[in-house]
Amino acid sequence: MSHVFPPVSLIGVPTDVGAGHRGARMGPEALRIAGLQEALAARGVDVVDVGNVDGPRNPWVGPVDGYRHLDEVVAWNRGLMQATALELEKGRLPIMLGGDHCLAMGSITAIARHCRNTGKKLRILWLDAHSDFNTSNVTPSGNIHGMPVACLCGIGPQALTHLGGDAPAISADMVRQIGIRSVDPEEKRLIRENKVEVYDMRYIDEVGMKRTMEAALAGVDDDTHLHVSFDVDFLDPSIAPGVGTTVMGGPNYREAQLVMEMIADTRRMGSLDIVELNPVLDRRNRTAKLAVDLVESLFGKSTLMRD
Ligand code: 6HN
Ligand code: MN
Ligand code: MN
Ligand code: MN
Repeated sequence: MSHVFPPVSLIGVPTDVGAGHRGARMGPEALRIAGLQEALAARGVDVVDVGNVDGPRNPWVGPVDGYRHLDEVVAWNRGLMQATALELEKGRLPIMLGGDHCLAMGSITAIARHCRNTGKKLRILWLDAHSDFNTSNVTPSGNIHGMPVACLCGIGPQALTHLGGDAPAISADMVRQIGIRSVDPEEKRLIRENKVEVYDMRYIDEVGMKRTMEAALAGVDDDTHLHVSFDVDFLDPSIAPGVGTTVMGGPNYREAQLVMEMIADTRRMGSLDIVELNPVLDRRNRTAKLAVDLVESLFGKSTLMRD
């Protein structure tokens, strides 16, 4: 039996100001061209495309005090936070079409506030090759897409930690990181200090994806709002070449499908970021098409004919 999902709003977030390569700003269009809206509509989902959030252009300059393009990142995230809040208030499930991963600060700040207001528990699944827990002191690049989890946990510049007024926006115990295989040395220390629950590739290799997902989803219940922050570099680069920061040894196609199917089975997904897709580096929109395929699974399309 097909499950009725809440109505969905697609929000384009064409930013690459947080990244070290330009091109992720073209991600929203690539996802549209790959047929995301049509694919969800074909699954019976009520889906509207609200268009793009607006923000400053990419000045393409170097880091200042450990941050690259901080003012621009703040501006994009303020806009996205408002757009996300608006859709949540309407009872809709927002899907952020990124855009680099800095945008998760705006989306998740709004989602965390929505959860506080509605008495929901928030669980964040961070699907990524990276932990994105850097600070200005330890970042190797100054790129803010490597910092959103730290900022959301209250570690970072005031303008980003206090996007929603109060800090921290979330606590580290809300986060489960899956697929991790590239963490900078000092970032590793911060991840440990803050006790972020990380299911890295070593864990997945040893335990398998099914038990990894069971562990990451443990405790999710009817009162949980599940947010999925899907960095496309989570996937093995052999199947997902269209990203700026590829790391070998990620989940393969079937493992990725299983992740999405197990999330769908919870019926608790309330919001989704799709980030870091860079069409400039892709081949024939292959990575965008794969992302759409995986989102269909998030909305209950099962290749095992259980839907
Ligand atoms: N992402 N840890 C590296 C850095 O520059 O901080 C890479 C970050 C990648 C961020 O892919 O969202
Ligand atoms: Mn990443
Ligand atoms: Mn990321
Ligand atoms: Mn909700």
